[in-house]
Amino acid sequence: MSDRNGKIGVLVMSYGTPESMQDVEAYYTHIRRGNPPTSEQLAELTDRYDAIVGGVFPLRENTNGQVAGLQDKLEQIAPGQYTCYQGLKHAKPYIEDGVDAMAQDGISRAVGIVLAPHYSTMSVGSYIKRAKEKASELGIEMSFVESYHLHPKLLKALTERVQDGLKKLVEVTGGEQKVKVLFSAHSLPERIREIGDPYEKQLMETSAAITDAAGITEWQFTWQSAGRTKEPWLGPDILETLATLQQEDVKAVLVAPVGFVSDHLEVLYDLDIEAKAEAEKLGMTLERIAMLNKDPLYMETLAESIIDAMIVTGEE
Ligand code: FEC
Repeated sequence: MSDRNGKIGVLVMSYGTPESMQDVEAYYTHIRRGNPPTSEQLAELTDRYDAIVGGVFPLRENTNGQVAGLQDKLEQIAPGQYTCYQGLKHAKPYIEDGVDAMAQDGISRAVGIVLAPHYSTMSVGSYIKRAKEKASELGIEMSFVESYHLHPKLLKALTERVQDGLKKLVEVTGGEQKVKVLFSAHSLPERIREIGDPYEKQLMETSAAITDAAGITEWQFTWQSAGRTKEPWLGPDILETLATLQQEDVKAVLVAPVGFVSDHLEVLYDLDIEAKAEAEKLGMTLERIAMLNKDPLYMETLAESIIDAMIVTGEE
């Protein structure tokens, strides 16, 4: 089966972010599956964006950069074979818009990948479900990369960042203090455990692989950015973890948010502002590893995962 240009479409999916401050309410309503936030909830989210947005919403710029970087990498590895399209979960262009754009360009086979390395039915699974539905409606044959949390190049990029972060922490603290590396990811409702969701296991595997490679023994995993709903979310949250570590006499913490790949709200606010302030209050130093953004090793991870997915489905 071949399309007009002989090209394979690549649907690059990411969370999405508002286009402007005026757009925050519509964005939040979309996240809440059509239920508008209360004025308090909206004010709280707007304040968080106010603290990190300097004219441009960082996630938008970073996603654009990652899609362009991936296109370049695919062009280097497999010239003329792949065309990337963007599809966002909660903002325009939506996932369905990305699939539609592929159809408009005459693409008949495609592969989808999410800019998040770990699979959960509630995260990557829901992106894939939407893309699959639209692709089948438009007659596009589509396969998907479900996770790439142990890709050697992803692990190398993250390990280097953890090593750099530890060096920085030594410079800041003088190196005499008890240090802990805290791996983190977005929390999800605890009910994912009932369905045997691989999210937690994959996150632990990424964290363990990095610590093995870097020879780190003082580390643990913690959750962050839990939703503000009544049901229980996976914990402990990073703010609770910091309090526990203070009791254990830990004086310096390096946070490695391995569940995320970009600078965005959950990193720039929840870690750099909120968690850092909590650490200071507890008399601890908190540093964070640099995010991957357009790191060449991350671009190679994505490109190789896409090409592997096409080989597995016999498309190459
Ligand atoms: O920078 C930005 O503008 C967007 C940053 C952002 C990223 C992100 C990633 C993930 N989320 C995940 C799950 C949930 C669940 C809910 C939820 C709610 C929010 C809200 C904002 C938000 N998320 Fe998000 N998430 C980002 C931003 N997220 C804003 C709404 C206010 C709040 O709760 O803080 C709860 C939905 C509900 O109410 O039912 C669940 C997961 C990821 C990581 C994987 C991925 O990127 O898809 C999982 C980035």
